[in-house]
Amino acid sequence: MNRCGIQKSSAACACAGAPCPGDNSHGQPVGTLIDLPGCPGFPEHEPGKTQFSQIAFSDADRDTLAKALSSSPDPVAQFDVAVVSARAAAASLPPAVLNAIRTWMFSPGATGCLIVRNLPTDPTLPATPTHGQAAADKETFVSEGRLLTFGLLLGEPFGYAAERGGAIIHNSAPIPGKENSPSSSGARRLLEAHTEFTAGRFQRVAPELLLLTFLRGDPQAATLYADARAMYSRLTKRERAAARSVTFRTRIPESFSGNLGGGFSERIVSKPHPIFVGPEEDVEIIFDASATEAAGKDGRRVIRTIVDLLSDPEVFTPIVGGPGDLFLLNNRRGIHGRTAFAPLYNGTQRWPQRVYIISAGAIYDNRARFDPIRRIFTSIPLA
Ligand SMILES: O=C(O)CCC(=O)C(=O)O
Ligand SMILES: [Fe+2]
Repeated sequence: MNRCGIQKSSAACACAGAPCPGDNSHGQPVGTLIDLPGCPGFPEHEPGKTQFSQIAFSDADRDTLAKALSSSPDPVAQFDVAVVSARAAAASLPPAVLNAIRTWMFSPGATGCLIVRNLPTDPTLPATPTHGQAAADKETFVSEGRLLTFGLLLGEPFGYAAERGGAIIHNSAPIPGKENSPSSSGARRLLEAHTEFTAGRFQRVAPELLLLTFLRGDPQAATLYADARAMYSRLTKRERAAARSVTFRTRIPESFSGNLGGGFSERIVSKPHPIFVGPEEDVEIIFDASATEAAGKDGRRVIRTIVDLLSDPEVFTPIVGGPGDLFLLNNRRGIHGRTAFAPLYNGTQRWPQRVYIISAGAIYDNRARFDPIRRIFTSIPLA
């Protein structure tokens, strides 16, 4: 490791000698870790590999933020009040962290996933809910506060009328009976690599960022993330051209299609979209390994190649989240999934909370289908 905390990497660090905060002892091997805010310039992306950035809060900075989040209101009951409170809490983040997060989001060469460790946690927790909704007996809202505080730095929290009843904060612990569901409610099956809400991404009604925070973790259950640039750099010229053609369609996720009337249908698909889009050197991805379909032979071949690439942990890399951790996943720069694990249903099982973030510009472009009071898309542009 060098002074900027780059681990397992031969990449040169762009940091000109600024001291690196925190230490890198937490957590498990996750490929290359680049410390923020010590390393604001971002090293060259190592070709073919997914890299991560991390911010490790010192205990003193965590305790300062804990004070600000200790009175966070219930976002289900009073979302607007919770937003105001989270914006106020952001003022107690260290200025270097505030700047590093915004630099991370907008730097052309930045990583697609930022891991923040050692954030304040709720003093007590109820049993992990198994119904996919907010826990009615949760007494404090520190975890929701940390999601909103970080999310609001980068855009607008939002939801969909067709998903989770329009909830903005999602509780996604496994649900009994849905063990094999290809969604965040399932557990026993690998949750395959996907852009969050792939079917709406090309029309810009998909999150640009999703934030996951953990109230309880499970060492067996790792979030997986694959960087678009790592995948793209491993494709041939012909595969790249095929993957850029606007000829792919993606089936709508089960969690949405069940709510679109008439139940789940394999026939509800997106408008045509490319898999890779944007500048060659800073490419973005729109893909769901279990739901994206190709029209022709070249397209089918490139889907198989991408799926094969995902079996390499240097491309599709596991990261385990525990209490007080927050993952910021860029939904344009990479795709994510989750390993299979055994659900416990005993109150102590893994408990992630999630919020979707989108830019104000994307909402404005889609304002005809957006309810600004409930902060939800009321419909989805489909084929
Ligand atoms: O549970 C996880 O680690 C990620 C699951 C997922 O795909 C999501 O929450 O969008
Ligand atoms: Fe997801």
